[in-house]
Amino acid sequence: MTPNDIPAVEPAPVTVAVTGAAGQISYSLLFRLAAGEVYGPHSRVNLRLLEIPAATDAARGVAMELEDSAFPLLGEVTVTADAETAFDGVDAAFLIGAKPRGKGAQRSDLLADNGAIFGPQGRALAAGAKEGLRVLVVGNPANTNAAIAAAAGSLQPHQITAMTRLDHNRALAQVAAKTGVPVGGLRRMTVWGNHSSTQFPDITELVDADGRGLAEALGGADGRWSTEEFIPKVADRGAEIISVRGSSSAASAASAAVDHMRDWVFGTPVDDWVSVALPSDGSYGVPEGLVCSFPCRSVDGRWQIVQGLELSPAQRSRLDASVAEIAEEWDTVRRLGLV
Ligand code: NAX
Repeated sequence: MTPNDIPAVEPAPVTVAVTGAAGQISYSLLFRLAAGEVYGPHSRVNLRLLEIPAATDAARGVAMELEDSAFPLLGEVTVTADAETAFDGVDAAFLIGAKPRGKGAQRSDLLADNGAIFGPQGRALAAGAKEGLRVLVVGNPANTNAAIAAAAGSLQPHQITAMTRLDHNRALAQVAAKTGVPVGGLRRMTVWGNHSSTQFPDITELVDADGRGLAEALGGADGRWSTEEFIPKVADRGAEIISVRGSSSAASAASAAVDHMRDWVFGTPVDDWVSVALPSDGSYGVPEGLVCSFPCRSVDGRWQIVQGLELSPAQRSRLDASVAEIAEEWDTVRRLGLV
């Protein structure tokens, strides 16, 4: 089924919570949700906008603009600073609001600050949401924030994900620019690991729309272009956007969040996959429970990790290094007693 298929009966409205609703990513995402870009042109969408008390007025302003856009699919819009109210009965939650790293703060401070956000949100989600709940964590450090929410709320592994789709899309864009193959004709990109500078964007399995492999033409997955230009370019793209634009990626992050949730609901093409950070089931030697990015297909509304891909020794060490970073973050969370 695709978002445009006409359903036999009108689907029930979808209720979606968005945290950090007054922030810059939400300012793009909320309008795309209301326009039907995630759930298709036949589903009504109710929105729950969660903000900290100091920003609920700003979120109310966004709600007014949503109203003024007269989206035919938009149902109720609720603005609240209370997580239980925001998450009660939701089908999906985009957890975007997070605490940024302050000047001079340690990584452990960042984890502690975010543990204080994502722990309670995980519990509130578990208390109020439906069994078919889909959670996408965008707020950084996204992988570990997702692990905190999952552990605190005892969420099922199939309910929680973190976003590496922006990294995936950035990787597609770089390859398209290099090869001249349009992004729509590229299949089987993978971003492995953490949503951080240790991530491993991998062109090994990349094919064009006719199924022709592209890695060789790019000098090989372990070749100079891939390792010295492509991987660092994708991994550092967020910093590059900040230096050029003057603020961090917002519309592209919202666009990736739309892609992620739409594919989760409607599925991925059989000849393709996308990158999703989710709790490991032990695949590719990644310790169970660590939230790591893998190549994934969405089948019958659930993500499945693509199995059986081969990693060269150099690729294995890249993945291991990124997984070690995720494990270290998780150790800190445990040591600080955040879950
Ligand atoms: P903004 O600073 O524009 O907005 C964040 C909003 O979250 C603020 O309005 C703030 O009041 C709110 N907030 C803070 N704590 C909250 C809480 N406990 N409950 C509800 N709302 C809360 O940031 P924005 O540019 O929108 O980015 C949001 C997050 O996305 C950041 O953590 C950022 O690092 C992360 N990103 C993640 C990406 C990814 O690919 N996973 C890419 C884009 C982005 O960098």
